Amino acid sequence: MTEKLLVPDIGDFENVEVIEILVKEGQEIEKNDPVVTIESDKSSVEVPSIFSGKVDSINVKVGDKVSKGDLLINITNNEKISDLTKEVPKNTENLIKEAEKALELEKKQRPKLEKIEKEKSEIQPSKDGDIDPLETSEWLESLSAVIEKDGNHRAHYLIKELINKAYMEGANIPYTQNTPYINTIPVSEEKKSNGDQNIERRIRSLIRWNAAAMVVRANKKFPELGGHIGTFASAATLYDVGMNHFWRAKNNKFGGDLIYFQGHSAPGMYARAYLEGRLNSKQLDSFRQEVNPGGLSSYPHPWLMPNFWQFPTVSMGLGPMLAIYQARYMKYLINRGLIKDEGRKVWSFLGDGEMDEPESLGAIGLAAREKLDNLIFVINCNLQRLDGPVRGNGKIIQELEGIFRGAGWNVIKVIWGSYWDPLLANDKTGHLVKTMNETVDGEYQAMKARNGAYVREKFFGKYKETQELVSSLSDKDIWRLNRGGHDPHKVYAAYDKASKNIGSPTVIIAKTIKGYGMGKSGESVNTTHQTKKLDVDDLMYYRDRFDVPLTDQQVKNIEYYKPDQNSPEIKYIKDRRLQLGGFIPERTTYAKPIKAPPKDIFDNMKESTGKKEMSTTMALVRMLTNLLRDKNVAPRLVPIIPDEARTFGMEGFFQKVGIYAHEGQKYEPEDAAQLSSYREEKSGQVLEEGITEAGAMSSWIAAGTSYTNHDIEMIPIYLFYSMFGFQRIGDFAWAGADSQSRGFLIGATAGRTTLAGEGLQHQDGHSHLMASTIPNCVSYDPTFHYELAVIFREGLKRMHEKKENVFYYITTMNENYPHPAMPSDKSCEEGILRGMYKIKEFNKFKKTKIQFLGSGTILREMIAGAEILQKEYQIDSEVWSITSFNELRKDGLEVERYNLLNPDKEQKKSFVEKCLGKTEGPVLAASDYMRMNSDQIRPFVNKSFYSLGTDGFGRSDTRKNLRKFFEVDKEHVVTYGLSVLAKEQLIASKYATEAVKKYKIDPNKPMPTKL
Ligand SMILES: Cc1ncc(C[n+]2csc(CCOP(=O)(O)OP(=O)(O)O)c2C)c(N)n1
Ligand SMILES: [Mg+2]
Repeated sequence: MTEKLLVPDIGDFENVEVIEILVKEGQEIEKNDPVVTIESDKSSVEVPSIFSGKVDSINVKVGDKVSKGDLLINITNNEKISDLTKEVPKNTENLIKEAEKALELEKKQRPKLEKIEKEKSEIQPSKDGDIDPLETSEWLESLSAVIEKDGNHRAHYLIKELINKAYMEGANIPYTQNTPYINTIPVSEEKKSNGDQNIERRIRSLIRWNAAAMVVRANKKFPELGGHIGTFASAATLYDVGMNHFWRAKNNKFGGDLIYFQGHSAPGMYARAYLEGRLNSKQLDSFRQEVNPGGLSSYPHPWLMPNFWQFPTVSMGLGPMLAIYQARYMKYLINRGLIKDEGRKVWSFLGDGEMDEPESLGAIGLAAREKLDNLIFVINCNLQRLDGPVRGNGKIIQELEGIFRGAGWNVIKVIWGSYWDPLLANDKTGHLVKTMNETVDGEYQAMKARNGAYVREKFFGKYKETQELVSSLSDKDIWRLNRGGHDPHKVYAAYDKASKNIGSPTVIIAKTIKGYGMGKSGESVNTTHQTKKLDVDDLMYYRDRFDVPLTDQQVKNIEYYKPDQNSPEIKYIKDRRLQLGGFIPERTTYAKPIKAPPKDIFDNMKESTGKKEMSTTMALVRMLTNLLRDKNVAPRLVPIIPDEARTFGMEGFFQKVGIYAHEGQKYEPEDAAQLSSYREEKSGQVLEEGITEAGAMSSWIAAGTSYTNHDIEMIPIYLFYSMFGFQRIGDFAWAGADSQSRGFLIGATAGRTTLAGEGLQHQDGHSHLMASTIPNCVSYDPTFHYELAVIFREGLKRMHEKKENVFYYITTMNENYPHPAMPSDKSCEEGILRGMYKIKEFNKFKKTKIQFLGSGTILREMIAGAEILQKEYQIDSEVWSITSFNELRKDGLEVERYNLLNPDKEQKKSFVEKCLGKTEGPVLAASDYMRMNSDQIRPFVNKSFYSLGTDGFGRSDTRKNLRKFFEVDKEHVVTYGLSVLAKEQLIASKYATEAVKKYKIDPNKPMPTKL
């Protein structure tokens, strides 16, 4: 039977244009196949068929204007009519499926109420503020009995019920996210490691020694090199337990766990790699001397050690966010069916001081919301940062516990080492825990800078009960009472538990000592962080402290220590890594390239749009819609948007490819009936990040490095308000570059005067300059749709087919104007890519000539200005479209350098010179960015050079007024053009003076930078 496919509800739009017909008469189509593309002045959307069958007739043609209910095609339906009113709506269907799945999962994950075998222990009441200790004691006894008989879960349930009851009765229950200052995992529940503890300690000691030695040696040679010993000294056990027992490397059977190492602990990773035989002593000796090949980078930098480091972390706060979004992206790839779910984990090592960075905590809510149980944070709480204590008057561990618990994380505190276990077990009065709770970090730090006698006096001496607890211990015994982060048993138990946690991310908060083992020279003292030199006595102490088998002379020589290949230590360390699949860190890639789409996919962008006006942002969205039809490219595109899809006209993507949501869509969206309805789906493709540019950028980096972290090449395209790009997240962009991310950053609604109304905080006149600071960022400021197409295709080819380690920054604008056809000149394409080509020549009078160089929207002002000069002043000109001042400068610099270094060789010409060398007249260049943008090519132009630009604060107004204000409109182009020609004595100055009057330009107006 014949069905009519009508224009569906397209939201607020009427009379939208049909821009593409995607089917032919007689063609068999499937339900959901796109039939036509319609386009409003803001966005274009494909209309999918709601039937499958044969297209009988097509009722519209390109250029027609349609509204809701208009007939698009007739179709002979070859199956039962899919009556939308009878069918369960797709969203509802998803909803039911998701709910069923969630129920099932919950059932599986529900913890078994096992009876936990443990020694009978009774909780003791604390007497402070207790008006009836006897009653308290009875309650606690009852609770102890419940724990013993029915286990912790039952106890927890009862407590929850009691709290609820009290709340209902009106009791004001103070909120606390904190638990006592003791380990989260009770001794009875600690999973024991099956490793050989003695040999592991010996290995760890050697790693400690070699890590310190490499820093000391480097600084002995060149004191300016710097380096850190204290950070790794405090974290060695945390890393070693992971390396020996938990972190699985990438190999041909498994994708590998991803570890973000804390930047300042890099020497420890090198020292381990040395024992593993991956680095030699010569390389250790070139720590922080990277200029010659083979040097070891100061911190983790994939750019500098591309086969070793995976993640740049040393700029504090980036690591935690990058790790969260990496874990989220891993789930995205799994849910989209692009990689297998192998239970891989993302571990991120952080400093307690680092947690002060707003970015560090900035995305922890997302991690919990998205149930990232593949994510484990390890926060090394050595209580110190660079200058002093992290929280002298408080307790960083408790503070972090509260924050993470509040956000919904699984929190595991590893505070006390095993030597404390018997003391805690004997703490019948609760005074030990009370003292632990009351002592602040400043005191904890000071204690570890002193000795056992001091600890006895200051800590245990506080109450007689605690004094008694340690009365039989010597000062030495007290000094030996270790912190959790230095106890491999406690760390192992925490890692084991974290690895098995389901349904939430885990944070392990471990207490350690900064500069552990460094003695007087650097253990727990405020200057630890910067200690990089150890004198002979310090070194002797360090050797003895960790029983490193070196003679005094060897210590004096600061020799590295590496046992024989066949020693048990080396065999053990290698065997452990063998068991865990290989070495870590290691950076490899086995991703297959993506074949760039055929050129004709962009053909429609090379034709004139006629009178039709369009912005480059819209042209880009059109192009992406086309790319989503290319079978190679489509699945690999990762569109990333920080809550601006509608600004850029991308809402059509919601239906077409869906928004990624790990739980699918549990609700029927308000706009369900509309074509661009807000569709969330588990396998959705769009990463709709909400308002977090830093988060969106972290996603972009995760996707842009898929080729190494997941061995699958992906094409991230992150579209943002250009002002909220580099300026906002510059440090992430730098990290993305260091990581060798490949993908597109699109600075949409760009330009100081092109984004008219939004004003000072929105108008970008410098993002290209910021982009130019990143060496592997290739940036363009195109004006016309064909330029965009050529640039984008080349980007796909260079990055994703040829695997070049660059990324693209392209600005697109929201000003609508007609786009001409691509010039047929063969060199045009090369010019677009290299940065400039001649777009127009006015050559009628052959007397006086000027060269106009215009970029982005201001190119159009220059063309208009050139027309006026020709018509009204009989002045000829050549107009050049500058697609990238940045790329031209790079080329110019390289050529200039070559020429200077090779004075005897044939001198090369920069691309700028090749284009402008033989032309007549001075140069006037302009863009919608600061003058500095166009000034970049000044040294390579052997002519008089003048520039216009938008230096100064933006402000709200119309484009016309803004361009007048910043002096980049066609009138100023004409006036300045005449003035430049007068200055060059090519015309009389009166013409310029007249133009100033004619265009009502106030020559006494202050520079826009001063307004
Ligand atoms: C963004 C940023 N700001 C400042 C620094 C300089 N810096 C390096 S280490 C450090 C102290 C780190 O303390 P913490 O995070 O506690 O690490 P740890 O104690 O383990 O060394 C500082 C301020 C940096 N690396 N990155
Ligand atoms: Mg610290």
